[in-house]
Amino acid sequence: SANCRTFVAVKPDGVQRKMVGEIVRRFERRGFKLVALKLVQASEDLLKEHYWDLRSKPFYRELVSFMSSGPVVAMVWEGLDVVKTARKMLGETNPADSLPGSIRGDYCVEVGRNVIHGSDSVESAQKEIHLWFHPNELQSWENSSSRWIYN
Ligand code: IDP
Ligand code: MG
Repeated sequence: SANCRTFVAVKPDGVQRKMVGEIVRRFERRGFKLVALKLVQASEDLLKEHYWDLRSKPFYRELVSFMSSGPVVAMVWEGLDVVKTARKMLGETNPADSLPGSIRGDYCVEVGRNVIHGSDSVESAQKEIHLWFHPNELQSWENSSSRWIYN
């Protein structure tokens, strides 16, 4: 539904490479609604929980360490099927498999520096939004262009 929400984060490499504006621009222009946004230094504890499903992977420790190496821009975006569409906008996990036109396909080359995170399902989006944001950080506002985006 149009009330679908996803969690997106510009990773420390994306922040360092000045990609925050470009990424926000793409989500805004697609027609999604910004519900929350903050620049945060994530703790290792938060990141361990965020990537809990990957805890047995050989790259888990390095991933948690890299993600806590600098600030990330955490966001919540809302709109029709936004979880699925955001994953398409991101591209594949490995930038080498990501098509040009996607964020990873346009701006990066290595899986360990793939500049952006996006929730992979509605269930994980709900978990991640809850993990990264307090309820009072999620803004409720009327998008004045919604009738030009939805019919
Ligand atoms: P996703 O970010 O596309 O959802 P996941 O499989 O959830 O991909 O992995 C989370 C993150 O872990 C990836 O974005 C990437 O930064 C890192 N990662 C995934 N696979 C590898 C790997 O094989 N080597 C190193 N890092 C990886
Ligand atoms: Mg994932």
